[in-house]
Amino acid sequence: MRSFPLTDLYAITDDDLSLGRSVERVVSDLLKAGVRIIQYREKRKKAGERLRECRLLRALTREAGACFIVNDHVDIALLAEADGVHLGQEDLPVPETRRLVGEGMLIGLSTHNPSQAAGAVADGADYIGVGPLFATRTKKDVCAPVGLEYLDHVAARGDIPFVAIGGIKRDNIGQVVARGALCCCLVSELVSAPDIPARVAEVRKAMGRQRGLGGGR
Ligand code: TZP
Ligand code: MG
Repeated sequence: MRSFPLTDLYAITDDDLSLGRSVERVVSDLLKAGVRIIQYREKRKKAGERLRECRLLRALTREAGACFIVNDHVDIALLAEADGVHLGQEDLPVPETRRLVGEGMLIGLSTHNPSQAAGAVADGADYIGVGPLFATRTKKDVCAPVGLEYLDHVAARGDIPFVAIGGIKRDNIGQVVARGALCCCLVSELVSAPDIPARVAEVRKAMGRQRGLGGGR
């Protein structure tokens, strides 16, 4: 049976922010650093290129024992044999997506408020994104930061696995961990790092420092 992996970091690809490195290079570095969830999110690419890249990343993530999730595109997720698909509020609804992907694939849903979180639980999503917690320039059509109170709400309810997202960096991740996030999702902080494994280590150090202070649950 599918289940969302218990792990600390969730990375999302973004070719525009990757300093000219290929998505294969970036994901190889993330996997080498021990990141265990990779989401393919390439908004500007064409379907054929997406499929080709996703098949490649599927092979890399499988080899590393990592979870591979495709943003938006259920067809590509199915064809590339991804572990999951990640949807936004304006994408295909979760129940309809479930009919397409079956019981074996994870479905993640981005949420921005308590009512969307409750909807995700009711619709059978496997995990939710909680954010954007801070200002971000990575996602173009993003809403204003939702406030850390929304993270508190989801962490306190504990009825669905969640990942914190949006503007999370080394210097603010402690606050996110302190408020109960076990898994944090970072885009620019990881894919724009000149040395990705070194950056992952710094981010983990900041998370560990907070946990050492008694943060997190
Ligand atoms: N969804 C909500 S915020 C966001 C997505 C995909 C982008 C987060 O990127 P960054 O660079 O970590 O702020
Ligand atoms: Mg989407």
